[in-house]
Amino acid sequence: QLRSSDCGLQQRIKSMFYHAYNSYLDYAFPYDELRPLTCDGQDTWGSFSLTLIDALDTLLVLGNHTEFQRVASILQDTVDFDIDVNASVFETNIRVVGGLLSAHLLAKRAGMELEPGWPCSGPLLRMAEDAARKLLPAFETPTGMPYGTVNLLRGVSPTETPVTCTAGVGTFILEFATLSRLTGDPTFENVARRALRALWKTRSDIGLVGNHIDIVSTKWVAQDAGIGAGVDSYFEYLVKGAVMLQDEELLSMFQAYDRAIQNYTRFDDWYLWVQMHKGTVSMPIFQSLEAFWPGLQSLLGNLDSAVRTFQNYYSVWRQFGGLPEFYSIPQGYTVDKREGYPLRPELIESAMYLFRATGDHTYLQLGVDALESIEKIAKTPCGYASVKDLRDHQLDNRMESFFLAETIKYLYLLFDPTHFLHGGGTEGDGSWEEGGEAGECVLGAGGFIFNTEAHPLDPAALYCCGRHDQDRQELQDILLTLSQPGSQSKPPPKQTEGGSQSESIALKPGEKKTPPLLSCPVQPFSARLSILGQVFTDDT
Ligand code: DMJ
Repeated sequence: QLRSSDCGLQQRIKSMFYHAYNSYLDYAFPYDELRPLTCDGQDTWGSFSLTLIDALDTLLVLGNHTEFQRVASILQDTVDFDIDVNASVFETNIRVVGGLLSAHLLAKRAGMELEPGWPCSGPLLRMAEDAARKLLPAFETPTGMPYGTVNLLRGVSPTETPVTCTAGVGTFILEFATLSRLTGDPTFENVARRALRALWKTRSDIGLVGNHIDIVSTKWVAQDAGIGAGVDSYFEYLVKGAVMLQDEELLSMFQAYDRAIQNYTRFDDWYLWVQMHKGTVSMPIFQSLEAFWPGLQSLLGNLDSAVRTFQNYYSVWRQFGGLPEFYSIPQGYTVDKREGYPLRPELIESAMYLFRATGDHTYLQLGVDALESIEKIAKTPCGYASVKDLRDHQLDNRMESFFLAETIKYLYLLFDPTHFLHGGGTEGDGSWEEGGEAGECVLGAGGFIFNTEAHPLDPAALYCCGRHDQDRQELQDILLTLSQPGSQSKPPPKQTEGGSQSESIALKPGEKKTPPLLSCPVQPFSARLSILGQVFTDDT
């Protein structure tokens, strides 16, 4: 009989993490990734010790505060984003910006020394902002939709292709709104929203988006519509953005897409790929990346269909002991050249959400299966290797950073049902911050939202720093009114495109910001935002 809080399993998952993590430190740091067959390292998505940034908050999740503190300070000392490197705008955002933001927000729990003004300022937040600023040139396009690649030192190359995938346009709002609301600089949230609105306008008459778009001409270059590779996290960010920011525009965009997706792509609780203008099936395949969908559906309260879809995907896992990248639904088998399993998290992620929502032990069983499979197939003397072919268990010389950031984190959280990241302090786990009554921030009160790389973000912190910024705006308005004797007119407030952010009153161009002293009003967050199970419990 499986138990959800099985200490033996938690221990085995921790051992898995440390075998991978120590191997990275021993053989690969400061490169981005470990090569687990040759026991050395390589730069992949940039040159910023990516695995260490991506794994940082997992250390805290597993309760290792001292190592979290040590690594946080190593990263501050060693990582430099002022480098002549072409980086993926999408990957840098979800792994680097997301990882640093999450570590910044968890720094207090990890016992780090905090500077005055935290969580609205801090060294890890400044690093995240620094990395994100390097991505901003990619958004300077006629449509506002970003290029896929940017050179961190020189900006976008004049020869850069304008063709990028849908997820590469629509996967910024969580990190960029967090940055804007914590720092008070609306630029990030504004560019993310502009890209989302531009993308929304390009949907077909039947309400679908394709896979690759020319961000200058807005022409769809690949017209396959589905929920997997190239698109997946766009839908994820509409839902999670709606939850985190209480944003009805994002929710209604998702709901419109969801109707079209259910209508045209769903068959027997599988999701196929269809032509975005006609709705005719173009590829009857299931992709491993699509396995996040049942978890996302459970966030919206659509449990029945989420459970059935999960069962379909789990049957594929059982057939191969992992999820092949592509699986042909009519043939019931893998697809040529897509037989690998690079230790992805998505099915485990969905299992975590569905176990929280249903308590059904099927989801724990998937966790045990995943643990056993990965140990048996992918473990090497110096790490865990991507599986090149699930049919014969050949391995690839690669351990992606998401194995530490996501796969192991979700696996651990599946077997730790009282973990603070499960939300809200409602289970008496001591995760509430003191001081709400006294008018201070109540962090962790609204649950956590995981970005698409499993980096938890705290919506309460956004609200708290946002309020702080609003207070400064009100003060600015009063000061300006007072400085204009006789003038009765109130200066118009500066606003973001979608919200109430403002520029700092004291800043002149080029001036450095000093950490603000924080005194937030009690934030009225309720468990309405709980990320687990049904999200919108009132009539929204
Ligand atoms: C991760 O980097 C993210 O989850 C992304 O959204 C999709 N690909 C990998 C994991 O499979």
